[in-house]
Amino acid sequence: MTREDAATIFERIALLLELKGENTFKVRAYRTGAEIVESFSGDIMKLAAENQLAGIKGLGEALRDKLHEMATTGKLEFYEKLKAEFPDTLFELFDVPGLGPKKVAALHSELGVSSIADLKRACESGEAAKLSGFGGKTVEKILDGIAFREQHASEFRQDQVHALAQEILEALRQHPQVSNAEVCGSFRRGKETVHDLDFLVSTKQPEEVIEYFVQLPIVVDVIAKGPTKASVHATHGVQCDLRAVSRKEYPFALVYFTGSKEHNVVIRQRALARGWSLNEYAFTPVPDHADAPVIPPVHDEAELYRALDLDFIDPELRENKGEIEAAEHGGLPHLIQLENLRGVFHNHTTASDGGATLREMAHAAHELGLQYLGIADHSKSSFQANGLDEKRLLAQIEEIQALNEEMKEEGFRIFTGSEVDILKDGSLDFSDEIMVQLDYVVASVHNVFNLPEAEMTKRIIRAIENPHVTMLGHLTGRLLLQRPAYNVNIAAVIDAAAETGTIIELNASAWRLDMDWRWWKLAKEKGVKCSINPDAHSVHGLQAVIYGIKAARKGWLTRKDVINCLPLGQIEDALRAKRAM
Ligand code: DGT
Ligand code: CA
Ligand code: CA
Ligand code: ZN
Repeated sequence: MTREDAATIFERIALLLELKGENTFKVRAYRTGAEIVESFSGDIMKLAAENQLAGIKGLGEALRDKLHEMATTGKLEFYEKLKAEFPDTLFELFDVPGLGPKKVAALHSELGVSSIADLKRACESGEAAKLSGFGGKTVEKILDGIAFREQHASEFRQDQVHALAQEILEALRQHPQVSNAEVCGSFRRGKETVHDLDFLVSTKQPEEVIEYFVQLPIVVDVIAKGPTKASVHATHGVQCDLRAVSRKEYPFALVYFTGSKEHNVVIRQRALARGWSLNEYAFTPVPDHADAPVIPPVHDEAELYRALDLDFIDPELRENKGEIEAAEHGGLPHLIQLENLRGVFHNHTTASDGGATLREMAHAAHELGLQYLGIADHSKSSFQANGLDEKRLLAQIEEIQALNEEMKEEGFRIFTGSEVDILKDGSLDFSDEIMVQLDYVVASVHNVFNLPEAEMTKRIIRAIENPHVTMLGHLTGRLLLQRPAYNVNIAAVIDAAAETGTIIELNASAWRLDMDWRWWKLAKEKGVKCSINPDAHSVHGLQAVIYGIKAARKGWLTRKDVINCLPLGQIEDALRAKRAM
């Protein structure tokens, strides 16, 4: 069980206790527990398994015991029993945007709403609008949320499948009869959301490996099973497919199942043009094709592409968006890698809505091998996120300077910054006099999402015309699988960023991955720089850069395009460049 699973269980216990009307003190203990589990620096599940949790602030004995049980058995008896008191479908309600625990409780106790279907009925009949705290607007928002959810049913974000994919891959690689194993499909291509996980192995004993796969402990039920393939549901309902092929077929199957379909179609046509047909197993000569060249041996993916006179194409690029043309003439980019990152901007601390202190965040970033950390807590208008006013911001600058003195010897630096709200009219939440005192500023939209496109575009462009706005945060405001992007003309914002020398953030949170990868190639061509920002609200949150790197690779970005690949000593100038223009 991962720490995310454990945190989710604590979070749900809190919700269920709330629904039962248990005392708020108990409810709060679980909610705090969830936060601690999520943001603890260090392997909390390992410590829990070894009974080493004593002394962690906010984690009482009852919760420590429960963590121990989860870490050692993968289950929690208390939760299973509590859950059994409610219908299963109740949990669907927690995923509907705009529905907090209070509203769920009211709907459940007063209208007997226990599922999304019930909820939809109660909203459409007008009953829900009569409950206290539910206006017509709330109901409308809930209905929009349900529609959006239905549209994205059976999709998963990276954070929901990443650990699972690694775990299954490890298990497959450990099998003595498996010579190669990979996760293919949209996951390997680094898509922001995936429908399922597609595993591929090469083996001489397919039936034995298939049998092993369907019996893995994370398998919840088996959908289908044959001699060379199987489909199962794993934890959280994620469908996982496995294909077993021979060593010889493996490179062909790897390309085929990695996709995308669109990429595969073009590759297959290219093979046909030289008289070879291509499928998931091999190249085979097309009968009666005059002067078809001899089929060369293919041992790996690179040789398969080489046989078609193409450079190796990284999986993230396989979307038929120009990669095949580029691979014909050595025009593919040398994609950025996680190891290239030297620091991270846009991180929150306990000063606003983060779970870790400035010191904890700085030490964690240093531990990760980074040279610098940019702090960007919320500004005063984001009062719901405990945004800082001028006074608190200036105090934080001093606190950072003091910590920088301490950490200087280790060659580590914290940059002072702020995630400044872009107000409705495009003005900023802090004055120039305040912003000039910061090393950098991230400007973001956090409210009034429903403007017409032209107005929203003007608002954002006005904000980034300010010379103190170093970078633009989460450009479209989308929350994957939960909230669509607001209306904004992205191409126009990219043009304005190029003109004003504003960096655009690639927000690496698995919920956002915003600006979307589909726009980065254009941004890069216009000369706009990227900053891969974890938007970390905890020590653990810094890890989100792995999702950001995937998205950046998908957007054709190299280390040269991403400013936080610059080392200390060079990054300072990059942050100052716009103000100096
Ligand atoms: P997903 O699962 O919707 O997130 O996206 P994919 O790309 O993983 O799609 P999936 O799981 O249906 O299939 C995995 C790969 O297998 C896909 O990327 C390409 C290949 N594939 C599947 N069906 C076809 C097909 O009908 N034609 C071709 N050329 N390739 C296919
Ligand atoms: Ca797939
Ligand atoms: Ca599939
Ligand atoms: Zn933000």
